[in-house]
Amino acid sequence: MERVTLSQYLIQCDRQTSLAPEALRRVLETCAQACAGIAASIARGALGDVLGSAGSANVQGETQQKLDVIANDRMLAANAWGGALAAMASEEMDDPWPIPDGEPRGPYLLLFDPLDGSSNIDVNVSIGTIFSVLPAPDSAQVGVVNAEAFLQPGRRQVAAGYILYGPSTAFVISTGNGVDLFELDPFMGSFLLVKQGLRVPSGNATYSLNEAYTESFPVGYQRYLKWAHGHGYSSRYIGAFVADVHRILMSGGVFLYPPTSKHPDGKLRLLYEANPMAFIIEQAGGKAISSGLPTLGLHPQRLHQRTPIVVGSADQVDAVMAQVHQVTDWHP
Ligand code: P6P
Repeated sequence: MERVTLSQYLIQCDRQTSLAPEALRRVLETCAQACAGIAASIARGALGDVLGSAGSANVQGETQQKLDVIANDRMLAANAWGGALAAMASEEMDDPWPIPDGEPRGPYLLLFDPLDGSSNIDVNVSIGTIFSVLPAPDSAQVGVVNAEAFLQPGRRQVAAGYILYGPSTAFVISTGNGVDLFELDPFMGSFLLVKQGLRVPSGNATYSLNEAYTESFPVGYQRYLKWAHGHGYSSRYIGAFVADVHRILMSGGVFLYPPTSKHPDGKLRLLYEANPMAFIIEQAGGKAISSGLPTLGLHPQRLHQRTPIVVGSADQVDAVMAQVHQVTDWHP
């Protein structure tokens, strides 16, 4: 069966929706190509001398793994010259990264977590790259770019996506007209369409959270866990946001990272983890809630701001919120 390439698909999308103009297509295709290279580095593992610590820390104060730095550098190098971006921001960099002088700037901002789930790298468990595309303010296309330009609510995203480096390498994107799944053909080195218009299944009584922190969750989340234990729920937790959310996109369920004593504002970063994943899940018919409000409606105050999040199937997110808000007569 002749499969459609990412490039062909994006052109077809734009003809039907005008939601994938040429400059945006360039960003998405460039991210896909950069991530195909990251996938190749990951696949070599110890043979490629890419495991272990890079001996440095990022703005979050977290030890950087070698692959964190490799993935970050690949995303920057691939997107620096295309002329579609005004600047980039990354979990691995304190400040925004303006497109270098001498390179043309464009109408978008690219934000990314270059390698999500780093603690899984050395134990050969799934990890991923998450990215978000925002419109660049006119000021960012000509002058100095500061963090202010990136502080836009998630609803203003023009595209979002992730690459999951798992048994196969999956590329999931949305430009605001539904969610589509591609897989990397390692022999062709390109992503091929495998499923269009993904919808988050409902009715899957599975939750995904780190139960070790239960004692420090707000009482509503503790109430939810007790309710779930009494209603036959199962638990799945991979320890990589991108992998847990992909499982939910494909088979349903709910992911939670509530406030904890260690992370009173939640652990996930709003701009380049929560917002892109919330955009995708909402586009697939699911829900994403942060501190009782839609994640995509939050007004960011800082580039590396964290947020609590409950994201997944609409029925399962509702079940969490019913317990958090103590709506006692709620039934799925
Ligand atoms: P914990 C990975 O470091 C990450 O940012 C997310 O990918 C993941 O969901 C979360 O942290 C796991 O955090 O506290 O359970 O180890």
